[in-house]
Amino acid sequence: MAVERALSIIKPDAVAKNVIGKIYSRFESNGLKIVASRMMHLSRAEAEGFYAVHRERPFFKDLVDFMISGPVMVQVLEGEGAIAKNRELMGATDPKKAEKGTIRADFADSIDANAVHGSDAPETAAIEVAYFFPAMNVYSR
Ligand code: RTP
Ligand code: MG
Repeated sequence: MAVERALSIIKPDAVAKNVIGKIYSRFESNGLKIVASRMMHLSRAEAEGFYAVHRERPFFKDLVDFMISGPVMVQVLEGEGAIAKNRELMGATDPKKAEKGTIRADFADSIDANAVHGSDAPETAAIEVAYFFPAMNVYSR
């Protein structure tokens, strides 16, 4: 399987719960390397730009409102099959449907406050990584 990069965001609910380290530990213990990271408090324009693919969806405004409600931790995860591996660690979008032991099952409260974002395909991952990190700030190793 190819080495990939995935964009990951620890959302405001999980940052507020003080579980950044616990979530990072899951990435690291499952073979994902953190090769870039930054804490940000997104502006409305930044959040809307990031979620532009969802612009027409009914939940778009709630999603943006939530994503700007507090600081987020943004990181690039690198490893074999990193995109699928991260999605597996995250669990289903709705934490009530997420498998036991996944990040969302353990740390998320609702489909809106669902702890993490993860890229869903190589094409979107490349766009999302570039959205937050210039290539010179990604430390592949
Ligand atoms: P994410 O993009 O955050 O990693 O989550 P995802 O792929 O599992 O879900 P996606 O379909 O991309 O939706 C993005 C985020 O929008 C919120 N959402 N709310 N109320 C709803 O029906 C609904 N559907 C999606 C979730 O917070 C989801 O993470
Ligand atoms: Mg998504």
